[in-house]
Amino acid sequence: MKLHRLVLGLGLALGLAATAAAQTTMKISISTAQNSHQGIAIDTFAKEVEKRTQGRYKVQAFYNGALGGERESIEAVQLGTQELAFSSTGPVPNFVPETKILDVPFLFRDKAHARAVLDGPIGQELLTKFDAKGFKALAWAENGFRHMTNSKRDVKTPEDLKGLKMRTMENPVHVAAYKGFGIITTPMAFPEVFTALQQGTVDGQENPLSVIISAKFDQVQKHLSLTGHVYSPCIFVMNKGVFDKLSAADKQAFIDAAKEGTKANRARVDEDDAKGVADLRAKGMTVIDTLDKARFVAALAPVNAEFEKQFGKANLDRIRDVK
Ligand code: EAX
Repeated sequence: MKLHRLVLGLGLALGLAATAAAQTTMKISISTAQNSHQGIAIDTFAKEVEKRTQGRYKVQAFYNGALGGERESIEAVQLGTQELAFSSTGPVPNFVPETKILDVPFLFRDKAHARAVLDGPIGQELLTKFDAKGFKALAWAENGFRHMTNSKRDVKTPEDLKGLKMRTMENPVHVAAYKGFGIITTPMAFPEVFTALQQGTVDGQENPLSVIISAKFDQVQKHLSLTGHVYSPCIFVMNKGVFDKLSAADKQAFIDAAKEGTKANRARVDEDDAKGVADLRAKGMTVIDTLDKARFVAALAPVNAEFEKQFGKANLDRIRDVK
């Protein structure tokens, strides 16, 4: 009887200890909806962190820019007011300029190419560039290939883009490229985009199908052209100080959890790409999917010559040459 009580007491004490340890909760945020390729990325990450640390760490997920836009969320991670964020590379070059090269238009042949680069030595090298800026970059993920939408006209040739007023990300490479198409660029944080499109502050925007669908841009945009003009990476970032305080095993757990998040994220992007066009047509969008891509590439030749100078042809070729 006594022994039984002792065991019971011990069990209770251990249980309490486990509960106390489980109280470390961290925040992660995205600017898109929970029902999206980004939502599934952070939900999977949260589940995996909890599982892999036996519940000692919990990750609380915030969606729809509830904690601010992507730039604000990265700033918060750098300051440590927020432990984690999942963001596109839109605002990232303002923190880690080395990542700019990934947003060069027509650099990646397809998603397989981009994923191979990000998972290979080039992508892993780039992850380490975040360290000096107060971040631990856990893993690359993605938005996918970006396409143009607008409320004015079908875009079939690069000439059709001239004079369109479009929201762009706060990314200098994007702004330079779209100016090269003759677009009137308006950099803006993502949470403001729907309203700007609805009110006609801008004519259009560009994003992958996964973002267009989850943000319901079909409600405020009529014309979609599958320009696939640039691949849009995403990244899991964590405050470096918070990461450094983790045990070696927990550090690995967070990295592995991010990799699981990436797997789920990419699978969802593939799914959205496979059914997105039919879905958006059913919702009333006109989708131009027979573009002469070479003409769009040619239209950007002067801008790309600038990018070759800025980033170095050898560095761009190193990416292009990844099979
Ligand atoms: O990360 O700002 C953008 O257009 C991004 O693609 C969007 O926030 C999803």
